[in-house]
Amino acid sequence: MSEGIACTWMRGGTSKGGFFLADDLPANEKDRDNTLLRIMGSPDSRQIDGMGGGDPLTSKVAIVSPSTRDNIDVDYLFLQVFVDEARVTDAQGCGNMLAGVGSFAIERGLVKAEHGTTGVRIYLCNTDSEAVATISTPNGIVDYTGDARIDGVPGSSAAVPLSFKDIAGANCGTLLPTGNTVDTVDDVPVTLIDNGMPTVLLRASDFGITGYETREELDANDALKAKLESIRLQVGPLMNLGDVTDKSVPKMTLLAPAKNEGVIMTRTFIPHRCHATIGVFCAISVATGCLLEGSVAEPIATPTKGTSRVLGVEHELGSTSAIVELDEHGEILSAGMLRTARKLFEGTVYP
Ligand code: NQM
Repeated sequence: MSEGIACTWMRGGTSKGGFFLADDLPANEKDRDNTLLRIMGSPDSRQIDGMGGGDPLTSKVAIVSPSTRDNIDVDYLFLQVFVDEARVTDAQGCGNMLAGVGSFAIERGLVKAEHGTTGVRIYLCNTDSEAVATISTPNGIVDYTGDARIDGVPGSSAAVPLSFKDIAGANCGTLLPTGNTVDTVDDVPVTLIDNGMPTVLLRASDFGITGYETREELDANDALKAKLESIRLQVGPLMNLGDVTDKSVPKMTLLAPAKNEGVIMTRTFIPHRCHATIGVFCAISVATGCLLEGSVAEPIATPTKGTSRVLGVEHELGSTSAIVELDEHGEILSAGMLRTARKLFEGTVYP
């Protein structure tokens, strides 16, 4: 048997994956990625020989290390391990896995907990930006239990409020990488936006669908997926992402009018399979798009007022509330979201 590696398996938001201390993984990137592919059981659509769940949302890795940066506690590198391809990418961040980083850092001795709650300052290595995760720590010990609920996760857990700094343009250089609120690709109007996640906003009706289809229906729609991929490959360079053939970005979000209390309904391809809900940074990017005059989202979004806005971004399993704070000129000041996380397993994994 190969030598084992210490790890924690956690649900972070609506995703799940392995959390590692950087020192416990090979320092060489190629060796590290091969190790993670073995741990997850990729490439294999069922990931039967590994820990992954056969879904991009359960094939995720967080690598955490003490930070040497000013006013930062820990550095967090997110890696997406592809399910059916032997590929690992750092081309995107993940706000869902981020929800587990604070408690992992405390429990592994990287951050000292306060009594009550502990604010963990996290550097997001993928996007060179910062977040603060507030962790419930009564008596100086992480408590995962609580009454916060997020759609897409059964039951309740302790709330993990996340707040972000400088995420506009974190991947593409600027919020609107082409400088336009609308571009046209393959005769389809698109809004190319990055408020933490490179996201392509598209109206579902432009593809002859309603936007209320199930994840399974959309995943089975090969004609739709081919159209989305054609657009994705063309907008990659326009979004300063280069050739995105092998990348997990940009995300492709189909929009329709909200069905409930939210501002808009979404179905997001990440990018080749439909998300069960929506990612954290992706939801913030969509919410921001709803506030931009002239975007493809704006005419179908429920109007919102005020400078500190909680925008319900609807998806198949409910809604994700993105908080976007603007100044009086409409410039983005900050963004945030409430998540929950839960430790599932701690031990040794064998690559
Ligand atoms: O957008 C899935 C997830 C994500 C990413 C994906 C995420 C985010 O739900 O911040 O959380 O879009 O690949 O974990």
